[in-house]
Formats: sequence, structure tokens, C-alpha cells
Amino acid sequence: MREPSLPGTSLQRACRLLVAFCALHLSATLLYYLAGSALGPPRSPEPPPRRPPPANASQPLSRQTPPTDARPRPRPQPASPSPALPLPPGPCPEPSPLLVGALRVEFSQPVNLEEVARINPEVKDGGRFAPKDCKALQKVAIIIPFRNREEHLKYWLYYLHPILQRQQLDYGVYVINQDGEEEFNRAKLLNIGFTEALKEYDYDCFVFSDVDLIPMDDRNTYKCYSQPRHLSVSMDKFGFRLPYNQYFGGVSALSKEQFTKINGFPNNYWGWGGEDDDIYNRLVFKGMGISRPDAVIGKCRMIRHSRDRKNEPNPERFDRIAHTRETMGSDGLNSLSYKVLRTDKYPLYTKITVDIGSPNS
Ligand code: UDH
Ligand code: NGS
Repeated sequence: MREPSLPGTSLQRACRLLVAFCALHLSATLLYYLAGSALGPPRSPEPPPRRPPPANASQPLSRQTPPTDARPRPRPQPASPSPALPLPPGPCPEPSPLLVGALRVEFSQPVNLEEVARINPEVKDGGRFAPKDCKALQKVAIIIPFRNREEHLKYWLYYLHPILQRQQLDYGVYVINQDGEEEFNRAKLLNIGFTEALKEYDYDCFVFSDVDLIPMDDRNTYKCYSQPRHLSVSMDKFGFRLPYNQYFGGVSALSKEQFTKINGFPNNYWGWGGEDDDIYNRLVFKGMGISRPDAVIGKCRMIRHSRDRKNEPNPERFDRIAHTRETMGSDGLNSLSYKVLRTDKYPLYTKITVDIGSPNS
């Protein structure tokens, strides 16, 4: 027996079926929207959180894409940090990936300081620099004792600024210029450099450098170590070796703590010689040792010159270094007196001219 069928042609039946299907779909959609409006408007997906830049991103933070108005803004979320805020840069990698190793150093061509400033655009007024893309591991003040050595200073600035930038240090260059015609006093000028640099910035490391010494390898980093550092260990004038084991002259680096522990350097070595031996004694008497780079990394060149006026060998030096233990507590940072006559901020260095008195004052 056949099933009873609805009346009408098969075309009419198909039309009825279609109408029924459409009505059903329409009411389902209506129901869905009604339910949806009760819960709030339909949500657009949240933008993905912005990832923080890598520790040493090659793109400086200031040049990274800022948030634009065209992008959907995330709703304010109570008390949760915004993922769009740039993070402070991470620590600079160690060793610096910018180092190149051995360098050619020579002093035959004259140096033009305007040109040096032009090729070091990141060095700011007064000879200050800090890496942009990472946080320097140390804040280093470089202190140069000085009088009438303009030509040497030009070479120093020409060679050192690019090296120090590649070493990714947060640094400043301070030239401490002894005013007047009195006997030269290297160690006292270095004490003044330490004191004056700290008035300007919270340095944690101090590199004391003669103006005529240029490193021949940028792996010889001008920074501080757990022990006082002697950097000019392999000088051309000594045949690329130490003149004697206790030698601590030329270029050295002491942290703020190491320097204050020894009461700074002696103030009463007038004329040439012995003050570096006194400093060595102070370090040893305070239980410290000397850290040094190896003889390859520690190679450096000295600019040849004749003896300066008013820097004759000091006849008292041998007697003084024989008494460091007794004198170091009362001669040093705690007895330092001087007068700043002027401070000049040049593009590549800060020059502080000082009246340091005389041997008998
Ligand atoms: N310095 C000056 N001006 C001076 C004396 C010294 O700027 O009149 C500074 C300068 O930074 C120099 C440092 O102090 O690099 C040490 O000077 P120094 O004379 O004690 O040591 P240097 O090794 O000369 O430069 C030693 C005497 C060289 C005699 C060479 C004879 N051939
Ligand atoms: C020693 C001096 C040091 C001096 C070193 C190198 O004899 O101050 O020679 O001098 N000590 C004494 O005189 C007690 S140099 O060859 O660089 O002129 O740094």
C-alpha cells in the first residue's frame, strides 16, 4: 500500500518545503541575536600582546613602531601593566659584540678635533656617552692628568672615543688641567678628577690614564674588576712587557669602593716618579691584589716626548714610598684641597682647570 501524500503537484510541495525552511532559519537567527544583545555586543578579538624587544635589539627603542590610532585599542584593564609599554633595555652583553681586537696605532698624521667630533656623533658634550640599545655594565669616569699636552690629547681622543663606544661603556672623559707653573703633581690631579667627576654623575668606576698612552687592542676594556686593574701592562717603550712586577703606572682602573678604601692617591708627590709605586703599596696594604690583561690584549703605545718642564724627578720619592703604610691614612682623599678655576665642556671632553697649590703650601 502507498503512503498517503499531501495534496498538490511536486513543484508546489517543493515550494512549501522551502518556505518552511526559510521561516525556521529566520526565527533561529532572530533568537540568536536577541540572546546576544542581552549579553552585550559581539566582541572583536583582542590584539595579540606586543612582545618586549630582545635584550640587545638592534633597533633602538626610540625608533620602534609606536602604537597608532588605526589599531584597535585594548580596553583599560584595572591594575595590570600595559603590554604596549617599551621595557627598559637589558644589560649589554659581555664581551661586547662590537669589539674588533688588535688595532693599528700610529702618530704620524695630525688630528683635527672637529673631524673627530664629526665621526663620533653619539659622543655628547663634555665627552659623555652611553649605549642606546642596552644598559652599560659600568659607569666609568676617565680621568686624565694634564698640562700643556694638547697634541697628545688630540691623539688620545681620536683613538679612545671609538674604542670606548665599542666597549659599550657609560663613560665621561675628564681632563684635569694643572694651572700655573708649579711642579707637576699627577696623583693629586687624579684625586681631584675622582672628586669632581662624582659631583657630575654617579660613576662606579674610575680609569686613570696618562694622556700619551693608547691601547692597541679594544679587548682591553676600560672598566673595573673585583681587584684594582692595571691596564697598560705591555707598553712599546718597555718592549711590550712590564718594567717590574709591581709597576702600576700609566693606565689603571679602580672602583669607587677600591679607591675610597685606600683613601685615594697621595697628594704630596711633586714632580716625576714614585706616586704610582705609592698607590701600589696602598692597594697591597689594604689586602688587594692587581688584576691585569694578558700581554697581547694589554699592548699599548706611548707617544714619544721629551721631559716636561716642571716635572723633574722628585728627589723625595724613594723616602716617601718607604713610608706609605704610615702616611696613607692621613694623606689622600681626606686631606685633598684645591680650587676649581674653570670648567670647560668641549664636544669630546670636560676640562677642569685647577689650582692645586705648591709643595710648601
Ligand atoms: N703630564 C702632563 N703635563 C706635564 C707632565 C705630565 O700632562 O707637564 C701628564 C700626562 O698625562 C702624562 C702623565 O702626566 O702622560 C705622566 O707624565 P710623566 O712625565 O710622569 O710620564 P711620562 O712617561 O714621561 O709621560 C716620563 C719622562 C719622559 C722622559 C723621556 C726622555 N726621553
Ligand atoms: C719607576 C718610578 C715610577 C715610574 C716607572 C716607569 O722607577 O714612578 O719607573 O717610569 N718609580 C720611582 O722612581 C720610585 S717611566 O719609564 O715610565 O718613565 O712610573
